[in-house]
Amino acid sequence: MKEAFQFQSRMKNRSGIKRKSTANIKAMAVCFSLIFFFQYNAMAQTSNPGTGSGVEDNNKLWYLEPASDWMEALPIGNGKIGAMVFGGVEQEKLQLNEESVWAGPPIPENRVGAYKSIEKARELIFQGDYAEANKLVQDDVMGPRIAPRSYQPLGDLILDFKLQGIPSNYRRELDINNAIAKTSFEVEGVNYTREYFSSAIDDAIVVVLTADKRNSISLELKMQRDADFEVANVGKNRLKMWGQASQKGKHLGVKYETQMMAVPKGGDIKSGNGTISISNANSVVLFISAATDYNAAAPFSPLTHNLNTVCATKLKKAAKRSLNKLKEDHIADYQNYFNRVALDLGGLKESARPTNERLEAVVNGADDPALMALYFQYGRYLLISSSRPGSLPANLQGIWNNHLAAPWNSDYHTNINMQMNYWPAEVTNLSECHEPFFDFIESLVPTGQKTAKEVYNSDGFVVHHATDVWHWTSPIGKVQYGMWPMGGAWCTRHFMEHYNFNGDTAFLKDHAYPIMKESAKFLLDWLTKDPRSGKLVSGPSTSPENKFYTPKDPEVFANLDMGNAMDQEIIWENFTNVLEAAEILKIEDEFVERVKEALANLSLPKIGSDGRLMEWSQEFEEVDKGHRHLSHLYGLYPGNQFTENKTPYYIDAINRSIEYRLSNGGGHTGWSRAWIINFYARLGNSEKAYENIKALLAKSTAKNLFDYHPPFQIDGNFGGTAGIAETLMQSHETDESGVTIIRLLPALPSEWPTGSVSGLKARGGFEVDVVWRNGALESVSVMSKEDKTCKLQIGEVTMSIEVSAGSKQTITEFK
Ligand code: FUC
Repeated sequence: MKEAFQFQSRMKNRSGIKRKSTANIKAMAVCFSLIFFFQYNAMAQTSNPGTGSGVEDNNKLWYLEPASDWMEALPIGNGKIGAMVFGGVEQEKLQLNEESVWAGPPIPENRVGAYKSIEKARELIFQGDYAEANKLVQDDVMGPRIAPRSYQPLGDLILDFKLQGIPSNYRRELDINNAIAKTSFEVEGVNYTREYFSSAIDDAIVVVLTADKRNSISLELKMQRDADFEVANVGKNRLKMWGQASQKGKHLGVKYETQMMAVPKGGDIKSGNGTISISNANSVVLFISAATDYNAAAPFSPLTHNLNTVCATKLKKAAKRSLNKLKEDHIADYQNYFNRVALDLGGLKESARPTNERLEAVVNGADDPALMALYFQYGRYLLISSSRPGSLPANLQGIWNNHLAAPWNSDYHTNINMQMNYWPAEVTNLSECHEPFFDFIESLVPTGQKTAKEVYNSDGFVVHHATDVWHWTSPIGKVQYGMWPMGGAWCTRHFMEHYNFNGDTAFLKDHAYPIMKESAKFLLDWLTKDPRSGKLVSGPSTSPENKFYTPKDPEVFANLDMGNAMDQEIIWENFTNVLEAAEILKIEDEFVERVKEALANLSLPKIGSDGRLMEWSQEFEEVDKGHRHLSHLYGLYPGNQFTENKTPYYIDAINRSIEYRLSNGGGHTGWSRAWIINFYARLGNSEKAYENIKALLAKSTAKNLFDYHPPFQIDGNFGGTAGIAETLMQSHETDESGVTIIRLLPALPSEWPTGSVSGLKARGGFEVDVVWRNGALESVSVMSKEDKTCKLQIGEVTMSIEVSAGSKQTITEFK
């Protein structure tokens, strides 16, 4: 009998958010206007709009002009609702997003019984008939490509200001210390300040418009969307926009609503025809809320809550609170995550220049360590702003998207992209931001089990190269990308890593082990004995998106092989993790025995005659020699199968493989470049790690520091952030007795001679601070929640240290 998949569901009710008590609301409301007026006028006067003279804090993106396109606008977000802020003077636009606004199903159907053709394809491959195997799988296994539907924008809020005169002293910024975007300028002697933040506490976007002279703010507000929307006024000070997301009227998806409430002080307010006009106000606060009927736990049973009520309740609650409190709570909540890690790579003076100028200088060859530190912190900012407990995971664009039909639907690609989004989560001390990933992967299990059964006649759960909020898991489209049943298995590594970093045994028992097991069950059924070697191999499967010339006919190419390096590495890792978890949880059963046996018989990647790590089981010639996916090097990063200590023979081969890819044009997408940074950091090659960090900035980064695939794809931001962490500290190995080895400054670039980092997380439950000067380690501090031993490795020196629970152990001599 089929064993039930057991884990405690992590899915939560997403319809509401806990709110702090708003006792004494009346008194607060009375104080509101006074405090607000003085506070913001004072701020406007003391701020230093304009030239950016003086040394600026490094954790700011700032500019001297409004955004002229979307890739210059600045993102804010609370994990679920976000906006791109353009900073226009006469017309400001907030392009709004809510994470669950998706055009709709259907989801692809499985080709039931396809396993019979898979058996035949295996035989063909073992005989060397690659083209035939490709055709057979294409015809008999692959479902049709998914009907176009996409993650979509929520809409735009347009603010048309009535301003007379030419603006001066213009400045816009995103302060990632407090997650507040701000625009300031002067017109005819009046200083205007506009602030924007997306509060997770109040689940609302808040916009604060102020001026240092009374009665100076006049504007008209409207909401719009490129399709599928209606707009209406609600009372005097509210607008609402609602509709149902679709792809050109087809594929009806999520029903959404967004509301905006305007609270002016002084002046007049009028409303009608879907607009609100405010004239001669002293200040204005806008609140924006959003809701949809998307049900993350069961996407085909939409939530039945009243969207209008949900939006209105949020707005009214937020508007009743004092602005100070709203802002204070937002900052405290955000900083609870952000402030855990500080990074100084030197070169802080550079931050006195606008971000776009600094980026331009890097494009022209300059070194800017402080910009790299900003990029790192920005990656953390983006993760906190797009992936919070209870939200959906960050998609290909996080939560920020302005296209009704986004590139790749802005979905979840599971052959690198979605996983890369979460590479920085643990090491940069944002473990809670990893939670949406776990919730989501667990929610794929039912469809993944159905696909395993229907397509492969197999147990367990399977996910292929991509999925989305409708939870499909089938092999679809072209063999080249679609015939790759390893996406789910790769995702399970994140669960084990979460345990490795945090030591949460309940998580291991209730979430990590069950899902790793569910994946292993599929893998055990999927593996086949290679008649040539007697070893267990995966296939027929691609090495993600790559293709090779077939030996029979060098004019013809194919994608499918048996025993591709990446598949074998993912399976090796999954089995190794299952066994490790079983040991910790003291599970000994038949399943564990099966995994042990399969692991012992698993085929491992080979090294070719040219010394490179072989991507496929045979030495094929690849069609694209500089291919962006470096799948076969998975075991170096994110995996830890290949290390200098454990497998020195693979290291040279890996180096050659990366060099070959790069010399043939590899690394041309942002995420590919980011992956290479992590490889070189793991290889301890500081020079190459730096070269690729610089290339990521110079070649794949927009003015708002968003990563370019191109187009915009957020994975490179996250992969780059993880890569910078990896140059400073690594913890992926243990000694023979399981003690974590913490490598300090394993790939420190010479361009960052002096600096410090604090709060990085190491596996084994440690937190690490490092200070270095003139390229040499000066001090290291290690913290642990429990009494624990770790080994520090500094160059050739290894030191064992004992850390007592809750204390900080600082070391300044390394012998
Ligand atoms: C993978 C990559 C593409 C792109 C897409 C979203 O399939 O091969 O380059 O990043 O995901």
